[in-house]
Amino acid sequence: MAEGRKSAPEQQSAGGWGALNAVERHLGKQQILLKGNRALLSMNKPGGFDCPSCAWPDPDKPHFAEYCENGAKAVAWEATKKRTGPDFFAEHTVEELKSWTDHDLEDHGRLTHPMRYDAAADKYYPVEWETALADIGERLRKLDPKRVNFYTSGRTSNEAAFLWQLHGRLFGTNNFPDCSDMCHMTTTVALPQSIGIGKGTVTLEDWEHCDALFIIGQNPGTNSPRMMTNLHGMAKRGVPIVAFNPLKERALVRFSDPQSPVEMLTGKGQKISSSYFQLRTGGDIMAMQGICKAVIAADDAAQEQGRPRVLDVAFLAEHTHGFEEFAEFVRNLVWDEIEHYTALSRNEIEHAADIYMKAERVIVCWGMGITQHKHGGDAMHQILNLLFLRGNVGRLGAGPCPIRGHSNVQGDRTVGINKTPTEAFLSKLDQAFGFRSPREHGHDTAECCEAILRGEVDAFLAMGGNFFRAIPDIERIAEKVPQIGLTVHVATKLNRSHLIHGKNAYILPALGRTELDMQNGQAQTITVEDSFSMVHGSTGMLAPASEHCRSEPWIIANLAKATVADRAVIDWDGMTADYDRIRDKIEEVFPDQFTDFNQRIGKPGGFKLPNSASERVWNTPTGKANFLFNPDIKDQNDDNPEHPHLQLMTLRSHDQFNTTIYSNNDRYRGVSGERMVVFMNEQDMAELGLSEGSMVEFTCATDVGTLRRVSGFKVVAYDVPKGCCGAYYPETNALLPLSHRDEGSNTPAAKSVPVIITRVEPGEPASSKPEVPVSRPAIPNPLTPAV
Ligand SMILES: Nc1nc2c(c(=O)[nH]1)N[C@H]1C(S)=C(S)[C@@H](COP(=O)(O)OP(=O)(O)OC[C@H]3O[C@@H](n4cnc5c(=O)[nH]c(N)nc54)[C@H](O)[C@@H]3O)O[C@H]1N2
Ligand SMILES: Nc1nc2c(c(=O)[nH]1)N[C@H]1C(S)=C(S)[C@@H](COP(=O)(O)OP(=O)(O)OC[C@H]3O[C@@H](n4cnc5c(=O)[nH]c(N)nc54)[C@H](O)[C@@H]3O)O[C@H]1N2
Ligand SMILES: [Mo]
Repeated sequence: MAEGRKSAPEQQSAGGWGALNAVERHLGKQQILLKGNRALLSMNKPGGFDCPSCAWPDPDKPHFAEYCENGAKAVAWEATKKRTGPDFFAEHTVEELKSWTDHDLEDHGRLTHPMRYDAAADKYYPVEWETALADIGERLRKLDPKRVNFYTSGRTSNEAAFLWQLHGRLFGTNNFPDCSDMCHMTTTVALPQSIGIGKGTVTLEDWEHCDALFIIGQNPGTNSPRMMTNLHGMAKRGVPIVAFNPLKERALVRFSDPQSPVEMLTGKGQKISSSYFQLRTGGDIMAMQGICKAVIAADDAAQEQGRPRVLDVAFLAEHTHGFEEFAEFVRNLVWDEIEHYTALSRNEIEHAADIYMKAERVIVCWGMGITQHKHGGDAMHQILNLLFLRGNVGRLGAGPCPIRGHSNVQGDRTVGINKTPTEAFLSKLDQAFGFRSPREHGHDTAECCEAILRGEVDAFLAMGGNFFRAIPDIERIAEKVPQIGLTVHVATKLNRSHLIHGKNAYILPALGRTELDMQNGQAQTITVEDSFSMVHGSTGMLAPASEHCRSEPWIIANLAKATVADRAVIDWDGMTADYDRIRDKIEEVFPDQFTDFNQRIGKPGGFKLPNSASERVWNTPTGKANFLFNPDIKDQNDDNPEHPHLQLMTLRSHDQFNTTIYSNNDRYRGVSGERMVVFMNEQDMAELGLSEGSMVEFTCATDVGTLRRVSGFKVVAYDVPKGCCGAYYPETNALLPLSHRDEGSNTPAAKSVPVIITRVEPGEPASSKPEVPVSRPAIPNPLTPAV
């Protein structure tokens, strides 16, 4: 039941006993209390395994218990005693399983056997590894490589990802759709335009020295909870923390550190954000430009009055390009317009600017609230412009800090999962393995989906993830998947993508990160790269879920032997027998980044990959850090607040990891036992004639030629700016048009889907509604035709 709160209960802190209780409950539910607790203590420590949940870095001196509530849920989910074996598949047809929830599919337990789809019975049956791989290999060999796609999800290790791209390129394609195409691809594309590298510049050491932190469009309490330890410490030191978020996320308001006896006893917790700006979704471009305007105005005044300059003039002169044009542009911005687009007051924005100017060293973090918009890249450029003004890049305690999602999503890209590889990389790869890689660019996730829609995909292979649940426009795309000749999913748990299958289909069971990976009598270590570009080893310790599970490197190497063994002399068996040999090859291909790779993987906290911008070397066409802006783009979503539709943010609950739903609760937002809810502003509710608990449906208000509608959502009054609303992903993914995406990177604009919300009376069939109902009357909406 949703409590229907109008605002986050601010007195109540996040973390604390709620978090500790949740850990024990989730371990208990997976029947692994003892084993789970033991595993948790070796997580994120040298010699132990890396948390399979988020990409927050490990400190070099870890706590006794260096894990968080959501890391514990991820471990419990993987280490569960429950199993989904051949007997399960014998009992259920695929058609029947389609009616199961995402939670129930995965909660049934770990996959134990390689399984092959049988169309006559509409069931999956067990198959020997050798038979499965031989059949997949034979089928692939008959196909045009351009019509085959190799997907990667970010839990994949560097070693597996490196072999995956090697196999794909040897096969003949650069079609590497990746989960980050739906995530931080905006960062990977837009950041280099500003600073010449697609990764953040800061490390944990910078966090210790920073004296103001901005957190924009990111919800660390749920999605990178170990970051809360750092935020908590900063708040206690009196470092201002400034949040920009349409929702008052509870952990950003107040948090109890489970390691602090006093906070645990009093339950009061620590105030985290010193200022919390609840802007409109998509208002970040103007919010950042507004702050820049105030900073530049303060500098203009200082110059006039002969006071010390506010801007870092030396940095601007030596290191940047385009400052004068940008300064002139923001000087001319009108406050009314800034207020209109942000839903913040001039006062609030000037206050944020004050905090920025008073701080010597500023870090700005961002997440999906920035990247998942049509103009996400433009918003990111404004964040960088703000940092440049006072030289907050490339020095201690300061810098841009994108917080990545999956635990190794950044690493997968580093080792070659890339649809547009550079010539330098390809020639190194070719040299190291003695073949010629394809030069033609391949597909990212959006392009792969478009190719599926056009009927131009003959095989789709996924190294982890839940592609057909995570993508936009899932209903339209799922309709076309049965025409694909072959679908193969390497996975730990059953998910919806395995049910939306091609004519021939396989599910191959992989070892998880927590599990002991024995090859040739030796326990193997894999490596991952965190959000701060630190690379470190991870060694599983738990007994494998089944004797038939195989490690991802083993699966890829054996698939390669069945598919492309004759195309180059590659020691696939040798690399599988000892992952040091895979790392030697990674070092050979990337000598500057992975120098002495095998010697350095055990270093506590990991070793740092080189980062040019952190040295103030700008690998941009101008050779400088670039001030970038587009005077015509005022909103991340090309929107005007006066449009009658609402902007829907698709969100994560506290009890999910992407499409993995641990439970139907969202403790911090006061929702329990259900996910089909929409968080709405009370004034919007009143205008639409809705009240707490009303049942509604959403219709997408853009690309109106195609009807996209989802039903069965219950209204929850919530403290969210007028014109914005929120609902959970992936339940809303059918609403999101594939074409509604960031222009530079193709990242789906999942944080502002224009929607019309309509009440559905009990018993009324959803389809009886007019094609595109208008929700808020009277104001003309260019996106919807008149009805
Ligand atoms: N437990 C758990 N951990 C996870 C994940 C998970 O699902 N569960 N997912 C992992 C992955 S892959 C990723 S990418 C990360 C995601 O982590 P986050 O980046 O935190 O992603 P979200 O929760 O989708 O959205 C972030 C925030 O953006 C805000 N927001 C929405 N629209 C706007 C806007 O226009 N402007 C601003 N300023 N804010 C906005 C939302 O209110 C929300 O608080 O977490 C990773 N870690
Ligand atoms: N509307 C909307 N859509 C979104 C988002 C959003 O905010 N809103 N977020 C987007 C983002 S940021 C991301 S990153 C994507 C996520 O997209 P994906 O990465 O494709 O999806 P996940 O849900 O993380 O994948 C879960 C599955 O991974 C498998 N798995 C787990 N561990 C392992 C392992 O160790 N090995 C293997 N082989 N398989 C494993 C399990 O079978 C599990 O079912 O979704 C995107 N989609
Ligand atoms: Mo992500």
